[in-house]
Parts: sequence; C-alpha cells; structure tokens
Amino acid sequence: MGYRVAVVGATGNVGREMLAILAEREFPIAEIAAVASPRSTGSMIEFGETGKMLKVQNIEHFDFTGWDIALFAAGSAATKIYAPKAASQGCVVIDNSSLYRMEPDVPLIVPEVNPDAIDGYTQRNIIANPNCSTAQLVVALKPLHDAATIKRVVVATYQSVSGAGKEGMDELFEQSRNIFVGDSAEPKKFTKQIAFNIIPHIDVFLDDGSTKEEWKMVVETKKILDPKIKLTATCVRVPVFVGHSEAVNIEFENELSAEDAQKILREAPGIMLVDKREDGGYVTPVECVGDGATYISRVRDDSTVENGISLWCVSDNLRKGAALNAVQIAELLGRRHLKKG
Ligand code: 11C
Repeated sequence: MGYRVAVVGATGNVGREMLAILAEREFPIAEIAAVASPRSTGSMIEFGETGKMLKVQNIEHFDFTGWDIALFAAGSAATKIYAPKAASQGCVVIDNSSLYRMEPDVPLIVPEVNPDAIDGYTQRNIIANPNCSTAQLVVALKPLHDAATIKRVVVATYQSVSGAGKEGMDELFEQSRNIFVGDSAEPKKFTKQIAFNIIPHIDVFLDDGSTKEEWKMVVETKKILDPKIKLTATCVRVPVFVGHSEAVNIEFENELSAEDAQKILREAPGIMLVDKREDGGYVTPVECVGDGATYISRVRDDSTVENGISLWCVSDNLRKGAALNAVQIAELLGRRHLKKG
C-alpha cells in the first residue's frame, strides 16, 4: 500500500528537497512522478538518495487522474494553471506558492500548529504551505501563545538567498567571486549587491511602504495561529546561502519569564532549544542546513514591556520553510483522510 505522489516543479530548489524528504522519511509511496516545465522534460532526477532515477515529465501533458497527492513547488504562474487542474482531477494539491494561502476555503497548515484546520481541504482539494519565514516563526510562537497568550510580535528577518531560488544562490556565489577578483558585482536578481551586503527588501512594495514578504508574515501568522495577534515585520535579505534567521520580540497578555519560555520551548514539537548563554551557545544558519527543526536560541526577558521576551530563531528555509512542511502536511493528510499508507 502507498500513495501515488507527483512532485511538480521537481527540478527546482524546493522540488528537489521534496523528493529528498519523501525518500528520507520513507513516505509510503506506491508511485512517484517528477513533473516540471517543458524546459526540463526528459531530464533525469534522483529520488532522494535512493538510487532510483526519475524521468522528468512535462506538466503540460501530465494527467493527475488516479494520483493521490501533488506537491507543488512550481511558482505562482504555473500553479495557477495546473493546481486547479490537478485538484479537479481528484488529486489533493499541497501548494508551496503564495497563490492560495489567504483563500478562506483553502487551509494553510503548519502541522505542529494548526493540524485540525486540514479537514477543510475538501472544499477545494488544495492545501497551502506557508511562506518560509512564517513557518519557522509560528512553530516558535505556538507553544508560547498556548502558555501566556501573545499580544504583539516584532520580528526582523535575516533571509538567505535560496529563498529567491537558484538564481539568488548563483548571484551570491558569482558576486562574491567577482568582488574577490576585482570584477563588477552588477545585481541581476536582487535590486542591490547582495555579496558582502544586506538588502532590506524582499518581494514587491505595497502602498503602505511595507513589502509583500512582511505582509505575508502578518496575515499568514494570523490565519495559522490567531487573528488577534498583532505582528510587525522587517524582512531583510542577507548573504547566506541557506537558512533563515529571525530576531523576535514577543509581548504577552500574561506573565511568562524567559526561564519558563525555555522550559516550554525545550518540550515543544519541531523545536530544538540551543541556548547556553555563552560564546557560540546559539545556532546560526549554517548549522541548521539539512535539518528539519526550528532552532531557538538567545531567549531572554524584555524588561521594556510588562510581559515580554526576545529570542533568536533559525531554520532551513528549504526544509521546514517549504519542502519538509509540505511533506508533513502530506503525512497528516494520509493519517487523517487518505489512509492508504
Ligand atoms: C524568500 N520567503 O525568502 C521568500 C521565498 O511566498 O513562498 C518564499 C516566497 C513564498 O524570498
């Protein structure tokens, strides 16, 4: 027994991670398909590290009938065409794009946070995966919210270039090399030089001066965790290949000391607390690469508000922020609804 699973956008950063994680977690697979744009059709891609090679199939001709689950990491334009097609052909779509996240009849799921909301998937046959910077944040906030009710969150992100896809990673690599040998570092993908620099701008600008990345953190946190939580974000691109970091300040309704927060976080699902209050006793992005956990460090009291703490949160944006969360959704869907595994 097992599921017929298609990974759409299989040749991209997130699609490859989806294949790797399905294999690593031994997701019950009866058949696996790697699907991508016509550009990649016919190329071969390995199913994780299983040695099994998959021939990439053309999304334009792929028939989703009889497939149980499609993990989409295809970007909004292709998703807009093919996700509704897959859903109407009876295949449950788990979509990593931002297209459906805020649709009221599409559940937006982080399994450690709001698993019950998945039951609403039957309305559209689509489940949305949150933005990477939101996923790790809500994993960190959920147990603290349960303990002391969060009123307000102020977050600054330090987001790696892999969030902008392979082109973003290539640009950091090429600019770093060019600067090192004295060549020009003209930006292409990013708006300014990213090597040896940081850029306070991710996604498009909105009328109020915020960016869409910042807006996504606000609205997605409300949808997943609690609409009453106030949140303000500043999202920044940094010259790191993989791993998003966040400096988070949280204000609660009720008293919660940093020490109690540490105890809660230590026990919470999906979280690794590494908080030694000494040189190197915290986690940085390079240490979280390839891992599924949301790492929390630097938990401390904020004495400038009545009930406040600050903390540092790091996670692999391609894993918990995208592919792993999507596979965890598929596992949850299987356990609760499809039951073929
Ligand atoms: C970034 N968070 O780091 C973005 C990537 O809405 O799924 C993911 C964008 C999204 O650039």
